[in-house]
Amino acid sequence: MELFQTEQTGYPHLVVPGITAPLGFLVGIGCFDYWFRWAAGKPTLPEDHSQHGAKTWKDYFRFNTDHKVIGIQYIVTTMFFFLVGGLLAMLIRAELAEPGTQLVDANLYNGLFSSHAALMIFTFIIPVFAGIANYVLPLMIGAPDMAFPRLNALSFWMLPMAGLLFMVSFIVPGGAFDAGWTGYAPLSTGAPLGQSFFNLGVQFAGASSIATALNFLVTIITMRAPGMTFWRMPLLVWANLSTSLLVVAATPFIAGAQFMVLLDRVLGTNFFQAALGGDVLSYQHIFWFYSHPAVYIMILPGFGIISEVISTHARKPIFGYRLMALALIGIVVLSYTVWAHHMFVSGMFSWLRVPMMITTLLIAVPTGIKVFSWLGTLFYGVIHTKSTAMLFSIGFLVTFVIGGISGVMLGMVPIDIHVSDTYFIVAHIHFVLFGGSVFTVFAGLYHWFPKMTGRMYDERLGRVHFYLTLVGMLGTFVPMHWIGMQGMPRRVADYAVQFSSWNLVITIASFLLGLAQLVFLYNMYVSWRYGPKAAANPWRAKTIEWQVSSPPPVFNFPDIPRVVGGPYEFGVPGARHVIMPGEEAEVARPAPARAEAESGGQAPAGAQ
Ligand code: HEM
Ligand SMILES: [Cu+2]
Repeated sequence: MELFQTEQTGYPHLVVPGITAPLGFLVGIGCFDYWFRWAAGKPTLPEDHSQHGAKTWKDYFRFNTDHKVIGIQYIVTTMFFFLVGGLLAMLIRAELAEPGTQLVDANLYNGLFSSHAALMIFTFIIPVFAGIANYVLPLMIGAPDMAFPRLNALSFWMLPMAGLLFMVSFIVPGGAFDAGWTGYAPLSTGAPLGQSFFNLGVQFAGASSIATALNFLVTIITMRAPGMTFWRMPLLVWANLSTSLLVVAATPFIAGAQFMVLLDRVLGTNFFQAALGGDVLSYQHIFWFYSHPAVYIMILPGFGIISEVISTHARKPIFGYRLMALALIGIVVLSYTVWAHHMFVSGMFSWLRVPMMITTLLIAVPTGIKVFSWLGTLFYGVIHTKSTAMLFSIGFLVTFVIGGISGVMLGMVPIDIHVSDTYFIVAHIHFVLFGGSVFTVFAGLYHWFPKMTGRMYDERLGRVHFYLTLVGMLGTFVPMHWIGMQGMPRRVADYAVQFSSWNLVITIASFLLGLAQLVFLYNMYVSWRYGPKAAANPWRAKTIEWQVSSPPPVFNFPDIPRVVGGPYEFGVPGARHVIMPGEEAEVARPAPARAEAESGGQAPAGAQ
């Protein structure tokens, strides 16, 4: 016990407040008011809808049960953590501009890359999608709100708690957690106090994800407008259905793994301490059983966004709509069967590598189906290179495919052994996370900005943002493949002089990438305040959220809409997706083309 249990790992007088302070905050801001009153047997307040809508910016700092307000709260909060994570990345790159030690010592460097990754993953990329879907999804399926509005608000408020715990770890004794975002045991079981803040932060972020996923599942399954069969759901809805299935089944595993590490650290249990009979490798198995599915949690909602954006802006029906939905489900199922491809060099049973390699390569099939479908949708479509949302979608197609190819390479055991723990891995994750997920986030934010704010953004600044981001992204992450192949190790504060010229190039490009994001922030802020007023449906989209005003009324619809066809029937004469309340009379006339459109989600081939 003495071996591992230093005073630094324990600190119960700091770990206990680390748990109770965030919970106290959640109680204080009113997350549990309704439930407490109910439990105490007092009359529960009938919903007076005072918690719906936001009249001033101050309402965004209050407990609010309106899915649209919560969506904005989520997006702004996650963007804040994106900024903090990005600043940490700039520090990392400044240190790596030259070999040797410039700005930070090795210990602080470890804290920097660990918290950069943890903030980006747990408090930016996973929850930003929950924010976008929170806003858009209930509107899209014709629902007045999410199924459990109070749970929804609680989900949101847990998120800043997670980010604060990560950030506060920098000022606790021993410094920030430094065992990477993966927190492998026994490195993490013996690490200083900051590691406990990581363990706890992940619990809050994880609980938030799980509650949101349950909310999406119940909302999608029970609250679709009449006529919206599963095969008439927009692909964003399918994508969030699939993501939620992943979250509810996988996220409890990382919660479990972090609790076990915390117990080892604070209470002296021995799940992972080999010297005391614990099983070291089991941490990695439990962790990756969550974290491989988690990479799809970080990209499937983006797949949904890309489908909406490409189809609407190219004015083409989605090519192979049903297969697109089925491919999502295929990815969900397969993603549970590949976790040990992260452990090829861990010393696990060597026979386990082969089945894991095969299942990993199989995932390329449903993913490839999606990529070809987007290309098929663009084929003969209108490609607006002036539209920022479209530009980010096309950029996504290119960079995500490159990241996918390096992923297939890493799936092969011999290549993985060669480049394990090198910058090739850093290149791969940033091609899929930045070139993949972050590009879809930008595509989605530009696409729905008019809906969410009621204003138009500046398309010219949007294009500047896109091109600078693309150039900065390629300049930062392409050379990492090369120095990785040559053996530059990842997660190390210093490197051999032979890598110095590429590292300088990477650092310069990364600062360009960072600056480009300021253009985005400026555009969003100024357009939100002063932009020209947006029409209800500036992109002439078919899905329901565009059939209401921008921004939508507090309760979304005066009456529930009626869905009569697929969501993407661009150019199909007379085809309709939805009949909005009050429109009945106009549509009652029999229209010959409608019968055809109603027979299924597919448009006739070649329709324009
Ligand atoms: C603003 C641009 C970004 C730059 C310049 C950047 C730079 C870096 C660098 C240099 C490392 C490697 C540190 C090392 O191994 O010593 C790293 C690690 C990492 N980054 Fe980023 N990053 C950026 C954005 C992002 C985003 C948007 C995400 C996710 C959404 C992300 C996720 C990660 C992860 C998961 C790691 C951990 C790799 C590991 O644990 O070895 N990064 N980043
Ligand atoms: Cu994986």
